Amino acid sequence: MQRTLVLLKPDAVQRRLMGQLIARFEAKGLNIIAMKMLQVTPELAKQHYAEHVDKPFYPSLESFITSAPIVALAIEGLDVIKVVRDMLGATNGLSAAAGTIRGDFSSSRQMNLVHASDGPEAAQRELSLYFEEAEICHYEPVLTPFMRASDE
Ligand code: FUP
Repeated sequence: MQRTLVLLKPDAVQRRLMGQLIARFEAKGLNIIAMKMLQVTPELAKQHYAEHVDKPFYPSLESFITSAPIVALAIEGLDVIKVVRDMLGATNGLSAAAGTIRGDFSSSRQMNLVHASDGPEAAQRELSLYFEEAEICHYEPVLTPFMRASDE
């Protein structure tokens, strides 16, 4: 079982897409184990986007990610890091496949609605930026026996 960090970015909150986006993760059978709304500070933005801080587009990215509240989710599931990245689609909404979140809702490279960790190390690092371990809820969804076989 893996965990990943998902952010519904300021455009998702302002465009009132939170419910639709969370519904996609629920419908897929993934398990939301923590969720909170917060305003990203410039300090948190620099930690979150550490690999991009020195890039020319970073000031604009920081301005965007701090411009309105976001929703952070910790999501658990089998192979969840890849499953969620596939659900998001390519970074640029203009080239993201139809049927993905970005492909269906975004026409922008920056305002692409959602973030998700891109690997196990990133997931661990990013989850710890947004959640204390005590904020993670441990529970077994009662529908699990109807979502996958016991040997999957
Ligand atoms: P992703 O892993 O798909 O979220 O994308 P990246 O890590 O490559 O980029 C992080 C964020 O920077 C993306 F949400 C889009 C944004 N970005 C820009 O705003 N301008 C650029 O030129 C490149 C990326």
